[in-house]
Amino acid sequence: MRICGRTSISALAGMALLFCLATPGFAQGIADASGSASVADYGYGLPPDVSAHGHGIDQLISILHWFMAALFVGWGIFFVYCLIRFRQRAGHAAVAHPVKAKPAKALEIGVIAFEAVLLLGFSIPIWGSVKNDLPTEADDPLRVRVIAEQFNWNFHYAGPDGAFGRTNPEFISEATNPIGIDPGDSAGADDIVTGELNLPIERPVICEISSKDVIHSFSIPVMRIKQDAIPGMRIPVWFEARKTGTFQVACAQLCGNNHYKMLAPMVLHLPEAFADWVREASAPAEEFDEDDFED
Ligand SMILES: [Cu+2]
Repeated sequence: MRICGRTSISALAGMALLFCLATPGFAQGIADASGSASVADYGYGLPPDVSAHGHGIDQLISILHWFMAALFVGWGIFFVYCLIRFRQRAGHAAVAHPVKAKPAKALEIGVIAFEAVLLLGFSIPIWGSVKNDLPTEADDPLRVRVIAEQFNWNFHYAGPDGAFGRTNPEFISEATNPIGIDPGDSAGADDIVTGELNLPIERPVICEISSKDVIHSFSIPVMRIKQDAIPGMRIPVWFEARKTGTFQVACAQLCGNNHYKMLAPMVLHLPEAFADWVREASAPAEEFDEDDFED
């Protein structure tokens, strides 16, 4: 009995901790206080939410955990009731066969109906709206191509001309041209290719995800975004950042022995600072004269 008691207390403490972590306010308080957030604010619960849509996802996680808590307590009480009600005692044999009763059937149907509402009423419509309703040109979205490879993230921006340069695997050079931009295409002259995801806040971003080799998964925990990167496909995901700061992009799919190292920084700028970054990053590299290296 003592072991049983200890196990139950640990289970209850574990459940209580889970509920705290799944409650959005618990994790977000830290990030909200500062106005801008960073990796240092991740804390122990859900990571800070810096996206426009993340609140809805956190709320659904919270609802599901509270629902599971109610089921846990309800089934626990029912379990103890059965142990007492159907036990062997003086004058009564233990009852081992199932007892058929109307309330039990109604309860089972109720749980199925509730889960159907969660799936059909919430999950599928939310998923559908996130995947299908991409921002239109009127929303002025920023498009970034994300090209995964073992074990790096490459981010490709169209540059000030707004046009992506053609790419072709025959031009790939790991050191100087990791995504194979065609040097003969003038649209690619001002393109930016970098290992650091720079984005403006308060503007929709569409990331087009692809991969050079195996299946990876583009994951930004603070943006509540995750999408598989599949060779041969360019899959869009979109979001809007709400806070400045520096965070992490990770790979969420075991993609090889250095998978754990597949991280990239994500820097969220105010719109003006982002425009400055684009200007600087797309400027042609400075040519040096031999004189520059003389003493
Ligand atoms: Cu990966």
